[in-house]
This record gives sequence, C-alpha cells and structure tokens, in this order.
Amino acid sequence: MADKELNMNVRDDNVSEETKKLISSVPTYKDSLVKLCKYQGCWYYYNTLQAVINFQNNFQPQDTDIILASFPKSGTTWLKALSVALLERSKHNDPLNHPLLSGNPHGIVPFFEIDMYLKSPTPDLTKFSSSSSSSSRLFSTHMPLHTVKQGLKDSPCKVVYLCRNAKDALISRCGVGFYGPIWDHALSYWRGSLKNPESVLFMKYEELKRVPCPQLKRLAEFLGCPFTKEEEESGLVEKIIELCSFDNLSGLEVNRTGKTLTNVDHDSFFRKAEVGGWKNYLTPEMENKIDMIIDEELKGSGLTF
Ligand code: PAP
Repeated sequence: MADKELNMNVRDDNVSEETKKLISSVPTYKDSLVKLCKYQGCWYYYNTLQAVINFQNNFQPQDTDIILASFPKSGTTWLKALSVALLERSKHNDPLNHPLLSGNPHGIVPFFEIDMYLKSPTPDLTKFSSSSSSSSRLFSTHMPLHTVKQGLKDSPCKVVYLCRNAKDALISRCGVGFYGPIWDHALSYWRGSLKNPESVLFMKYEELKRVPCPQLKRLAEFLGCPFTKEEEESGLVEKIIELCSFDNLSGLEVNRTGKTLTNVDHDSFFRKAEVGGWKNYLTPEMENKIDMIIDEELKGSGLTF
C-alpha cells in the first residue's frame, strides 16, 4: 500500500527532528507495511509516537477530566458510549434526542494520540470538550498508564481502564502488535488501580457483558455520579445499558455509515462482541502458547484475563 493511502496515525511523515532522534535510540520494527518503535515499553507507529510526545509535553489537564483507556479492540467504543450516557443522563431525557443517536462514540470522545495531538502539538481542546451539561471533559487513549500519567502531570483526573481477554482482542484486531505487549499494558493499569483505587478504575469487558447493571453502577460511583434511588427505580440503569448495547449501537445509521476523523469506518468498531469468540479462530496449540505466555507475564500480579 502506498504510504499516502495509510491513515495518518500509522504513517511516519509527521515526525519532528527530536522525535527522529528518539526513534533512533529505541527498539524499532519494520516490515513492508509498518514501522513501529518502542517507547516507554509500548509499541507505536511513528506518527502516533509523535502525538504521544505532543500530548505528554502540552496537555493541560483539568482536575475533573476523565480519561477512558484501553488496549485496542477491548471495547473502547462501548466504554465511551456508557460514559457519555452516564455523564449526560440528566440532560437527555428525550430518548430520541441523545448524542449517541447522532454521533459515533469515537467522534464524541476523542483519542489523545489518535485524534487530538496527531495533527498538532497544541490542538484546540475546546472543540473536543465533551458535554456542555457535564463539567468533566472526556478523553480517551490506548497508551499505557505510566505514559498517560506523564501528560496528566500530578492532576487528580480519573482514569477508567477496560481490559479484555487477550485472545478476543487479538482476534478482533487481526493486526500487528501496536500498543503491545498487551500484558504490560494491562499490568500498568492493574497496578495503578491497586495503588490508587480512587484515581484508576480497572474494568473487564467480560464482566460488563456478564453483569452489566452492577458494573455500570460501579462506573457511575467511581466517576462521582452514582445513580439515585429514584433513577434506579425508574429503570435508568437498564435504559443506559440498552442504549449502549451492541445491538442498538451497531444498528444505528450513524454507526453503519461514515468514518472517524482518522478515516476509520464507523462500522469497523462493531463486529461480533462475543466473549470467547477466539475459539473459532485459534488452534489448541495457538491457545496454549498464548495462555502460557500470559500466565507467565501476569504471574504474581493477581490479574488474570
Ligand atoms: P478500537 O480499538 O478500534 O477502538 P474497540 O471499541 O476497543 O475498538 O473494540 C471493538 C470490539 O468491541 C469489537 O469486538 P469484536 O471484534 O470481538 O466483535 C466490537 O464488536 C466490540 N463492541 C463494540 N461496541 C460494543 C458494545 N456496545 N457492546 C459490546 N461490545 C462492543
């Protein structure tokens, strides 16, 4: 594929001299399709690395900012939708007039390093601000926690991480290992959540699927907007789950058509949304090999996924 046909975040044509110098001093990987480099323990496309550095150098956090974090293909779209629905719930009583009905979740909650800081080191953040009703700005990222924290400085922003079974994330993506290794990624947030449970919430895709209502309430409490008794009695928790369900979101016109700012088809964020779907794609040998690596890497951490 000609370089210009690749999306901007995966290219290598927007890298400063300083970042080029940095790249020359870190591990790199190159094949006919991609160039990756390892920064702070995580693999990035070169332009994405530039955006990561732009973010680290220039992001001005506000104490009430909320950061939604995940490894790619771990349910980011779902987490974004749920968080928007939670934070905007007082404003959008009319079920036909909700931002999620007219905007793809990725258009509503931008990625630091894939949207905001990709084209400019100092983007205009006002246009990315989330809701006018909620005082929190919602952002998202696929960076590991230690890298995000450098951009957040010492701000007490809340960070929510959604973790997914590695084999399901692998199958969902069918791609190269950018942002990996997945175990180091998840461990950065796992350890952060153990150390600072009031700042970092660690959630699991499988739990959200299994028991969505308690998990949504957990998220609401963490974000400082717990459901009131009246809201619970009115069925609002279930309504938000339904609004953000795979079946509902994937069926909306806005998610069946159109593309994100970085040229990704909206419908590519919705595939099957299954737990354990990897069983249809991996041989027992592949399964064993991945399990052995993950078990070894997570040993002693208390985390399983
Ligand atoms: P991204 O990394 O490109 O942002 P992300 O949203 O993290 O993708 O993950 C996409 C996965 O979440 C897809 O999984 P699958 O390939 O196994 O099907 C997608 O189907 C799933 N997904 C998207 N929306 C929802 C939802 N509302 N509920 C549950 N899963 C969802």
